[in-house]
Amino acid sequence: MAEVAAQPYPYRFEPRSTALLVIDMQRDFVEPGGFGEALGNDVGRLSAIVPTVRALLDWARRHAITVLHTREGHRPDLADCPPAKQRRGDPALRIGAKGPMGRILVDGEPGNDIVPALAPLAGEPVIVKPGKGAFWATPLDEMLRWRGVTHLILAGVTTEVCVQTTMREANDRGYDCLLIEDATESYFPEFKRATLDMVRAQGAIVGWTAPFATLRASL
Ligand code: TIU
Repeated sequence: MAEVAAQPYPYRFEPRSTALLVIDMQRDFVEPGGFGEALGNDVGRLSAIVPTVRALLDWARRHAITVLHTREGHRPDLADCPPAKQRRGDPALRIGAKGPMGRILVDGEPGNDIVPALAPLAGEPVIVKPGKGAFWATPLDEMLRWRGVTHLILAGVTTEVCVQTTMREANDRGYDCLLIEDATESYFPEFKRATLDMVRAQGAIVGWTAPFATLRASL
């Protein structure tokens, strides 16, 4: 049993029943010309965590921890995109519109690819999800249960949107979740801070947080 000096109190996990879930480290959010920028955000903050997420991936692979990735992406016909989601924002830059990296937030387009430095290895499942949470309308829960996973280590973007939504979905499904503080980022630093504070408040009401170096020291 490994023990991480996490907040608000130590997080314990067995590597064989733990998965690393890397959320939405796709060009759509991290590079100019994708969905993140279409929403009016400065995407520069997000690329800064790529080296830490890479180190976290390498660590998990070295310790034979199950690794899964997600992408937020819709079918080319947008049949899985709720009209309410598609209507949001500038009409010229909506989901499905043509951007410099292909159609925005559409599965199979260059912008929907995970950034090259974090490319999934063969055998690492990639969940393509139509929502912010990775459990809604995906087979993620079944895939974790088939693998005997009870503990989730979370990383990716953005902290208060897809990462927090997924962490809350996982927590309600009975997973013990650890969010890696320097392997997640937001376009809004104050939202990241608030998310870290709120998930670990009230005795880890949603889960635990720790920096990557603290996790690495546990194994
Ligand atoms: N806009 C924003 O902060 N995030 C998203 O739309 N998706 C994810 O967080 N992946």
